[in-house]
Amino acid sequence: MELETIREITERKMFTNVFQPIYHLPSQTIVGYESLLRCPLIKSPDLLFDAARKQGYVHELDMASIANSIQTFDLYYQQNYVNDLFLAVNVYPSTMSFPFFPQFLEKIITKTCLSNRQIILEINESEPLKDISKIMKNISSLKEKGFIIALDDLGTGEHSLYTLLEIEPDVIKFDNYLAKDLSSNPKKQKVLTYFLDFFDNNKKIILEGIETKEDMLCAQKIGVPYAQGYYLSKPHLLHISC
Ligand SMILES: [Ca+2]
Repeated sequence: MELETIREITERKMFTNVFQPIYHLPSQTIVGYESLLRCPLIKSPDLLFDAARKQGYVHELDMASIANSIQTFDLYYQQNYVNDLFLAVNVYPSTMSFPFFPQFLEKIITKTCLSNRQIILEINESEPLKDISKIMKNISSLKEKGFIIALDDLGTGEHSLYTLLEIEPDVIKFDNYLAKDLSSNPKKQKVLTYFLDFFDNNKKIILEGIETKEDMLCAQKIGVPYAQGYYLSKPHLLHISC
């Protein structure tokens, strides 16, 4: 993969964003969407970002994807107005550390009918947080402006208890590992119950990767408030009429 190609993908917007609904489990209603990057030239988003990382092009691609997600979601939101529907976007730690990231976000939001408090920034686990102080400045500024900070894929990847305590996210996402076979795995149920008790009501918890009815019912039974996964709904393009 040549640098020109990654640059071309980014600058010519040769990608799209699909949106996976996030459900409030007790009421079975959609409360928001997570936006996911798709590129026809490189099917795997991980491989796409690996190539971008090798060539020092991560934050350009990340920010282009975030901008497109917000603009697409805004069009959908204007046509299908639902009160307080939120949009979760994935953000690499290196993008979050980028000095002008808060200004970049605000500039996009002011051109939409969305408000900052509808945007969840999911700090993903694909890069180690080498120096947490670097991103803390932007995180504090974004929190002050009303953006919601989420820690993605807790329990896997690079996130640790240290990250959790330092960042103090508003939302915590647990990845597929905990959701898979949840209904037949008492250990996973116990761990999830522990976290639900531990965070009580001061953090929103989203369980990713619900793929069966049994696991969905089990998550509901133990009190998981929010969830997403193929059983609930696959990621899809947002229908926007011209
Ligand atoms: Ca995510």
